[in-house]
Formats: sequence, C-alpha cells, structure tokens
Amino acid sequence: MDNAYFEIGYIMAAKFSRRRVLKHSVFMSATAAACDSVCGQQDAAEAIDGTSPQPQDRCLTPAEDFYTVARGNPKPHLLTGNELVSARMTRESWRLEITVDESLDEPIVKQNATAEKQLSISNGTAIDFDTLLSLERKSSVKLIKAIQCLNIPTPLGQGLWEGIALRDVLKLCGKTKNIRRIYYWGFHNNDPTQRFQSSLSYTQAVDHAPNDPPVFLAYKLNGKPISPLRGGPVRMIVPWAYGFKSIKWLQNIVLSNDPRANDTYSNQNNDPDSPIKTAAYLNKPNIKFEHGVPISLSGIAISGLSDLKKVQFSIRRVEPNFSQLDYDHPEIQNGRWEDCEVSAPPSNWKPILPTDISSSDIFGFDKTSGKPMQWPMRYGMANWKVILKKLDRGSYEFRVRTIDRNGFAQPDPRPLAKSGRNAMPVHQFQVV
Ligand SMILES: Nc1nc2c(c(=O)[nH]1)N[C@H]1C(S)=C(S)[C@@H](COP(=O)(O)O)O[C@H]1N2
Ligand SMILES: [Mo]
Repeated sequence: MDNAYFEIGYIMAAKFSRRRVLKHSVFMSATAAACDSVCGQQDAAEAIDGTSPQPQDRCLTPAEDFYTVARGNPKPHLLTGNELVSARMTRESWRLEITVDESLDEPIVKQNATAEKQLSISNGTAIDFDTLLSLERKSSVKLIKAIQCLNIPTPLGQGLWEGIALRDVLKLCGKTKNIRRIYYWGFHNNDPTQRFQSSLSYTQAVDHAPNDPPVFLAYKLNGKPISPLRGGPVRMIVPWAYGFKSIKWLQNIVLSNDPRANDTYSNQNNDPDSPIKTAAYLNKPNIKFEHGVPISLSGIAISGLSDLKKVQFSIRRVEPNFSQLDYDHPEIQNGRWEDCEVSAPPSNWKPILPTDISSSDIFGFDKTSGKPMQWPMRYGMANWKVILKKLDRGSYEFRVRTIDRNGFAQPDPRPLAKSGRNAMPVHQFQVV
C-alpha cells in the first residue's frame, strides 16, 4: 500500500469512522476517500443511515461494514428485545404472509388472481422460519453478490448470501392462476406510509437463465444468520437488481394480476426494472503527486447483467482549471484507452469462506475445480489498478471505464442516472 494513499484515506475516513479505518487499514485508503465524492451525488430522497461507504475488497464484506440504506422511524434494525420480537424480526417470531390481491382494474386487470392456499397470520398458516428452512434441501441458493444502490455510485458491500429460491416458496400456495406480478415488503412499524415495497413480474420471480442465479429469500450472510442491520432474519435477494429490490425484514408477499410495477422506489423517478450495470469506480486519490514517483490509481469494478470484459483508463494532459469534457465527446471516446490490471480470483477460497461452505457449492463456481467459472463473477466485484510512470510535470485528467461483454463502454448502453449511477469516473491531478 502506497503511503501517500494511506494518509489521505486515513484523513478522509477519520471524519466518518476512525475505528473502521484502523480495523481495515489493509484495503483502506483510497475508497474511504472516494466516499467524499460519491456520497455527495446520492439522491436526497434516500434515507441514509450508518457510516460512510466502506472500502471493499474483492471478497466478503463483514456484515456490519456494509453501507446501510434504510428507511423507517425508528429504523427497524434499531429495535431490540421485546420490540424486535413483536416486530417479528427474530427467527422464532418471524412470519411470512403470502396473500392474493383479487381486485380487478379494467381494462388492465380483467381477471382476478387466485391461489389454492393463502398463507396468513390471521388464519395461522403464515410461513415460519422452520418451514422456510425445510425447503433447504430442495432449493438452497448460495451466491456471492454485491449490493449496490441505484443512487450511490459505489457498491455498498459484497456478501455470500444463502437462502431458498422464491420460486419454491411460492409453491407453498399450491396452484395459482392469473398471477402477473409479485409485490413484497418488510417490517416498517406496521405503518403503511412507511412501507418500502418492491415488485417483480411473475416471470422474474420464477424463471432464470441457467447461468444466472434465481431470486431468493436469504437467511444467512457470510455463513451467519442475517442480523437486523442487514435485513434479517429474512431478506429478499434479487441478484440482477439494484438494492431497492432486495427488501430487508421481509414479511409480506402479495400475488396479483396487475402487471404494473409499483415499487416505492419508482415514485422517486427511478427506473424500477433496471439491472445492475457493469461499471468501474475510482478510489479518489491525491490531487498532487511528486514528479518521478510512480502514481498508483485504483478502484472497484462491478460486473452487472452484461458481465465485465475489461477495465480501461485514459489520461490526457490539460491546462489547469480547464472545463471538463463530456463522456461522449469525440476526444474522450476516440482517445487512447489502455487496459488496467484487474485483480485475479483468489487462488484459495478456503480462508475466505465460512468453514462449512465449499466454493463448489456456490453459484457460478465449477463443481469439480471449485473455481469461479468467470471472473469477475456476474453481480460481484473486483479491484482494478494502474500504475502511471514517467509523467512530466503538469496537470492531467484521468478517466476509467469498463467494457462489458457486449462491447459497450461505460456509461453506455444506458447513460441515464435514474437507471443506475455509472458515470465514467474522472479525476484531475497535478504532477509537481
Ligand atoms: N425494508 C427495506 N428494505 C430495503 C430498504 C429499506 O429502506 N427498507 N432499502 C433498500 C435500498 S434502496 C438499498 S440500496 C438496500 C441497501 O441494503 P443494505 O442496507 O444492506 O446495504 O436495501 C434495500 N432494502
Ligand atoms: Mo438504494
């Protein structure tokens, strides 16, 4: 680790959490500094709780070090003791209701949804934790996945999530008819105005391509029960989606024949069906470097729905106080781009994973070799790095971007902030 980075990372991070800086000094420096820029861009409507985005390495973020995005007053994860029990936020008290919305809404909903069984607290049939666990043998999902907020341009953390495919949970309702959408939400003080709801089409809930993980109800993170802070005891995990689909403190699912997405998040001008975009993020480094000393720049890259082929950088000599060119300016698009180094997968997964989990059990890993079948893994992240040598004295503008497996360069194919913040990172610095 470069000393210059450590120092700036330390100073910036100390503003947020001195304890964590010390604890994670190994991967620390630059990402902690990055939060200064990335947090500034987050949507004002987001209720942010917790500390600054934590530095992420390529493997598993400790549960308490994820950056937390949570709504509610008080926030459900701050409940303790009896309050936690009556909120049904312990494994023993947890119940999941699956009910049917039978209402019609012409001309869009002409026939009503039905299910053989509705599972509700009032008739004593809601799913309890043991019932959920009993599906484990049939349908266990283990997935290493980064959580990323659509409105915060750095992943919040990456975990090994374990759970049961939503498809198999829905089967507990027996035969169903006319279901086109699934609405779901978690505990929010039983106050409907606080409810943070998300939704999936029936197809998204039950179908998935063989090389893509299914939607699942997670009950373990990094080999341990999911804490209230991370959305436990049971949290929805929608692998391809931004964080708002991965509802915490999950307690209610409603089956409906209304095909419209009514995610709470779409009320804030967000695209509710946007998959995670492949993107590189820059750990904001120093703005001044000493001439003659190699300059190391680094960051995180996340592999979205379209996978990650490579990470590239481009560097331009500029006049001080120049005005920045847009990402689609021909000078940027047709400039010289070179490949960055992307961190290789760990050669040994054993020390990284919980002791009772073998890498070959994890989605996307080869059953025989126990190695990931692609790297970085889809919906996961890796580190990138570049070392710049022999730069003359002067001002520079550094850009970094991903190229996805379709050949699109970040921020394409959808450079729209409200379908995921993935602007091409830019950094200006001086060599003096
Ligand atoms: N019940 C509930 N689930 C929720 C939220 C919430 O406020 N309430 N926030 C969502 C959003 S917008 C994001 S980005 C992720 C953040 O997950 P994390 O706090 O575990 O990092 O949780 C999602 N799930
Ligand atoms: Mo979010």
